[in-house]
Amino acid sequence: MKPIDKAHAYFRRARFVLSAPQRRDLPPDTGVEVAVVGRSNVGKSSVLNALCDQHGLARTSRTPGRTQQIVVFDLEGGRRLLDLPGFGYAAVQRELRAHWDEMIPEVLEARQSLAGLLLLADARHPIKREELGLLRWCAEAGLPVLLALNKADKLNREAAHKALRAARTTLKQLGIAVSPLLVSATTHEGIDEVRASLHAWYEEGLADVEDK
Ligand SMILES: Nc1nc2c(ncn2[C@@H]2O[C@H](COP(=O)(O)OP(=O)(O)OP(=O)(O)O)[C@@H](O)[C@H]2O)c(=O)[nH]1
Ligand SMILES: [Mg+2]
Repeated sequence: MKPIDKAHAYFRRARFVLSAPQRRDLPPDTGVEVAVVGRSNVGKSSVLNALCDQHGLARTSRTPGRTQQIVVFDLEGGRRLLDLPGFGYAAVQRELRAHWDEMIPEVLEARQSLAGLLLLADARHPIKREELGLLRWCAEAGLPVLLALNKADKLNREAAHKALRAARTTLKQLGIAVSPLLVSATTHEGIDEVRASLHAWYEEGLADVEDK
């Protein structure tokens, strides 16, 4: 089996493990995990489902703020995917917003098994301040990050490529060494590429765990 088919196979067998309201409720910090992060409603849960080829695995919703806990999925062999609550949604109650501001950075800092972040943004909008903040934070922490511009299906080809170029320019100007890609949870554009990047992080992380 080609490595990429192997990845597809274990993503397809992803299973829900638990929803963690707090960091202490997360599974033991062993193995290798990847977290899906981004503003509320950008399509984190939908992209996670597309990656795993399973419609109802992570709950999606038209209403922002749907995912309010850290939802953990198991991909066999010590691999995990975390669906994080979205940030930046003003209408979410204050306590929940405080939750993001406090708990999520704590999780990102504390989890030894975290191998990378899949940061989703909306292809229709310029990259936002919080997204840039997170990208900078990853650079400082030495944490690999993949920036995927989702909902690319809502733009025509020309507009989508224009958005991609604009994102590249912004990142370059700010000295952030990340190359964004266009994705769509609806058409699965870019989903194979994202899965391949995550697979590489898992392989590398698991090899490191074995070395220890
Ligand atoms: N057209 C289109 N719609 C999408 C895409 N991805 C997600 N959506 C829609 O966007 C809405 C939000 O998707 P979710 O996956 O729930 O977003 P989320 O980022 O997990 O949201 P929170 O958990 O609330 O932070 C839903 O109505 C999805 O069907 C996409 O690639 N294209
Ligand atoms: Mg969600």
